[in-house]
Amino acid sequence: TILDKILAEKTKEVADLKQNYQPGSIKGKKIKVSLYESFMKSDKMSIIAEMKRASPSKGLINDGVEPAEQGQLYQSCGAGAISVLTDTPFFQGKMEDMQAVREVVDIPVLNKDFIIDEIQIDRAFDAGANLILLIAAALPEERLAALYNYASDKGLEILFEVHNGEELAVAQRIGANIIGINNRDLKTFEVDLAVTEQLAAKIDTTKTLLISESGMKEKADVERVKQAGAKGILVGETMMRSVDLKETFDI
Ligand code: IGP
Repeated sequence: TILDKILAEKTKEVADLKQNYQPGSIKGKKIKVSLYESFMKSDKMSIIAEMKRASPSKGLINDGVEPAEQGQLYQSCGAGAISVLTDTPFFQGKMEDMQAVREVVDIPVLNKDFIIDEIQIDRAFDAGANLILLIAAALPEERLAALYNYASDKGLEILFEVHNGEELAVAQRIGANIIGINNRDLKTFEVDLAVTEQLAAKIDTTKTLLISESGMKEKADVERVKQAGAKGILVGETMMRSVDLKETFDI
């Protein structure tokens, strides 16, 4: 599957980082903010707007984007947080994209990547991320728990991504307080908002912050996941293709 291919690339990247990355050597700007606190407090739907140049399922989306400019736009249009893809081989992103965004916004910044090792968490932290992504489908439970605790001990928040009931059970055993339900199956690319509806029913959304991820294109989509209990949505492609972000944020 594509996920297997991505993880194979990450294994190489991690080997390289362990050779060449000195923890603490990147000195990104640091801003202390909590996505959990701000999203739980808000009574409106909160939006995590994503910086996504390309993807394995869509190819090039918006290659020429200027991260700092786009990040500022996202914030001024009302984003509650910004997600930045930093994977290069499959998404054409890089850590510098995230740093550039971090320099110009004061809302939480999520390092969107496929994290399989502590060294990636060190680098995300050094570069100024407030949150990292952990994908349940990527690793066994013990590794997910170890990485979760490692990130949490560094003061990072974790968006714990699930796509089915088993993965949700893992998230709940680990004690994840921010759960992202990915409507896209990372193995088949199939997108179905019903995934949010089915899994949300098993979550106490008064304590766990529920984010619905992927496939949001219009108001009706947002309404649907809001009804299901999502307090936030993660939107990539629709934001990156938007010619009128003010209007797009009105979804
Ligand atoms: C955004 P979309 O359909 O709005 O572009 O999706 C985001 O959910 C998606 O980029 C994503 C993702 C991921 C990317 C969700 N989980 C894990 C890379 C890795």
